Amino acid sequence: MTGRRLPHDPCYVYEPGFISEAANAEILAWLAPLHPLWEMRFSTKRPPPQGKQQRPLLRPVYWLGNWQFACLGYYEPPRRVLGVAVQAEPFPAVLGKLVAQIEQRVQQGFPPRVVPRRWHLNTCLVNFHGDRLEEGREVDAARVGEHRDFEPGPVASLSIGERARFQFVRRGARPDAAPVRTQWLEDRSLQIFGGPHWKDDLLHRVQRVDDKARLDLPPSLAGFRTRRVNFTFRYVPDEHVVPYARLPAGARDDVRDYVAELAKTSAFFASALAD
Ligand SMILES: O=C(O)CCC(=O)C(=O)O
Repeated sequence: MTGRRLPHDPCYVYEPGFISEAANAEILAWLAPLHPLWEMRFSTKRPPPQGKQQRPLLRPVYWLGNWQFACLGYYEPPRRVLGVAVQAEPFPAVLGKLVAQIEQRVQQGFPPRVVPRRWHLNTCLVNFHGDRLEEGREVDAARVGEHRDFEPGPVASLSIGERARFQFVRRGARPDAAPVRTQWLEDRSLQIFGGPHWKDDLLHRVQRVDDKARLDLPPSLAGFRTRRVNFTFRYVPDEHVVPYARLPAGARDDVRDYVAELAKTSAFFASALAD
């Protein structure tokens, strides 16, 4: 840390300690019985797209509100909006309360031009960052490559566990170009960013995650030790969120095994599968 004060930017918030100790304990208790999925990048029912190699995602994930399965392609308006955001479990109460505070902060503090009409945080990607256990060795998988979040409007992220070195880089910049902003995302922190500068001109990435306390966060996962959990909240227009039963037949085939896996421990997905 340089101690240098950054100029105020109405489209960016970083707040350490946003999640209270009590809320943090509730989140950890909610995580304990969760069964995240370790998805494959492409459909397992047909060959991967030309020139692409089938592979598992780097980390297990869970989605709330709606699930964007990697094999269906992520929500990306205007070219991919239908049949990719599949209705999923609602936010648990503890996250719902934090989301209400975040939405209020955005509505009051962000310029109206960067907050779409009807914007509300109805989607959450839960990322588990840690080490894969391979033949008795730990392989660090706690990073996220450069990308954009295409969902419209501000996105908010809550972090728990070890701190992560989060960076914004200019689109199309050379790999060795200096990042536009580096922000350590600490335990119990909130980050929000919106508007064309942060969401369109820049890409973001998680360069690395500390491993100082040898954390082993819940849930306990076979072959994986989690040291950081990140919740990224986004907005998918409600009319683009479809129940599993209303996916096109091909997409339903692609994700049926995942939904069946989720249905083993989730009443929500058991009922979605039965419809
Ligand atoms: O883990 C994080 O802090 C960031 C995750 C992320 O970039 C994303 O979910 O789009």
